[in-house]
This record gives sequence, C-alpha cells and structure tokens, in this order.
Amino acid sequence: MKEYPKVLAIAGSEPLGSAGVQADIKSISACGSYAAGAITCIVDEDTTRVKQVFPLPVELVTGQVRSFLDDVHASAIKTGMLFTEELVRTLGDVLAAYRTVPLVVDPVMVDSAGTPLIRPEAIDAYKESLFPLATLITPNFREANLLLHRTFSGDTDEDIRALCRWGNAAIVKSVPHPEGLMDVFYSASTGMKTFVKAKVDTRNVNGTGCTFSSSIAAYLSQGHTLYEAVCLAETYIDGAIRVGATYRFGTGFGPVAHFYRRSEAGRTAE
Ligand code: PXL
Repeated sequence: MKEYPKVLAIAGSEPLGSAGVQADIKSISACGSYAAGAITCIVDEDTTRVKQVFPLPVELVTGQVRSFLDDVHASAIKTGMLFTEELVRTLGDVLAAYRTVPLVVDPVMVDSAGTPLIRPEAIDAYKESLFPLATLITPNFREANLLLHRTFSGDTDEDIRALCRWGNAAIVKSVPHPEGLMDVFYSASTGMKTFVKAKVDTRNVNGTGCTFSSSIAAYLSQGHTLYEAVCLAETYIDGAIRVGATYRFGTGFGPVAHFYRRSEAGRTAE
C-alpha cells in the first residue's frame, strides 16, 4: 500500500477561500500533497475587511489535531491563525508529543492590510511554546517587527538570527528592498539566504502568507530538505501571485491563483 505525503493545517476558516485553512488546503493540494485541516476559529470577512472572529473551544481544536495525528499520521504540520494565547500554549503542549514531524509555524498576527489577527498577549506565548518546536517560522515583515520589538533589517544576519534563537529556522517575508521586496531565510545549515523580487502591481495578496507557508509544508512532507522546500515554495508563490494579478475578485484584496499550474497562463508564468 502507498502512503500519501500528508500535511495537517491547523488554521482559521476564511469564507472567501483566499486565506486561512481554505488557502492552506488549496496550496497543499496544488503542490501535490494530501491536505487535512483542523479549524481554530471562524472568521467573517469580505475582501475589504475582517468583520468578526469567533475562536472555537480549545478542546475542540486539540481534539481535531489529535484525531488526525494519532490515527492517520502527518508527514508535516502547519499552523496558521490561532488567535488566542490559550490556544497557542495548549497547542504547544499537544504538538510537543509529535516532535518528529516537521512543523511550519506561520505566526499570523496581522494580515496584508494591517488588520490584527491575534490577541496581543498571544505574541509572547508563541516564543515560549510553539517556536521551540518549529522547524521553520514564517513571519511577514510586520510580524517580524512585532516579534523583535524593532524594525527588521536584512542588511546583516543579526535580525534573522535573532528570530532563530528558539532552535528553529526562519523566513521573513516581504521585507522592503530597493528592487521591490525581499524574503530573508536563515537556517543553521545554510546561513542567511535572500530572495529578491520585483513588486507585482496587484491587490490580490490576501492569503499569500498562508499559501506560502503551506506550500513549504507540502514540499517538506514530500521529503525535500528545508532549503529545497523554501526554494520550491518561492517559485510556486511567485507564479500564483503573478497569475492571480490577472483576475478580478471583489472590491478589495483578492486571492492568489492557487491552481495556476493547471492553466496555460500558469505554465508559461514560471
Ligand atoms: O492571511 C492571514 C489570515 C489567516 N487566517 C485567516 C484569515 C487571514 C486573513 O484574512 O482570515 C483565517
């Protein structure tokens, strides 16, 4: 019998299908792995703003996680929007029992428009409970600034190394750069690596962080090394953003094109 490469996404539900667990499942599927989703909270939003967030009971979230991990087993795990300090801490306790599974922690704190997606007291909880378990953490520039209490700089490896002090690797996404934007990666085995890209003129960037971190988890689930997984995910997200930019979707921030590789436009976009 064969085994799927399986990724469990632990994240919030986002009704538009652009971000959250919906984006995770599309991204993991588009990158070739089996996608499962444990829901942490239910968000009501349109393309212009987040309207309501309802966290689910912590025991329901941890129950979903244990049900998948104990029975089916995961080849990689990804966490997204967790929202409350209690969930961050409890999930840390639960996931400590599955340390052999690669874990990508996307510390969702603010969305692309700057809307807070976390209760402030949960920020420090990440450092104490989930980062020490993480293979990789994937903060965006704003989240890196919140974690460091200063403006993140990719000029030297000082700041990215500070984000790796829990024994994890890190990639900071969308750091401002004269040529557009830069992603800054660090792991103990590769040192600092940067990915510089031209800015794409698009508002369809809702869920880029979810999509990218899930894509890394998918490639890890297939046995790629961390740096290989990051490079493959960079190529995937670049194409998804460029093809996504050609679609109309609502009046605000729309999705990336998760399945762009299935279309002619997508195949020529890379
Ligand atoms: O893109 C960040 C994000 C993550 N998770 C959920 C969201 C959003 C942004 O809208 O709704 C559930």
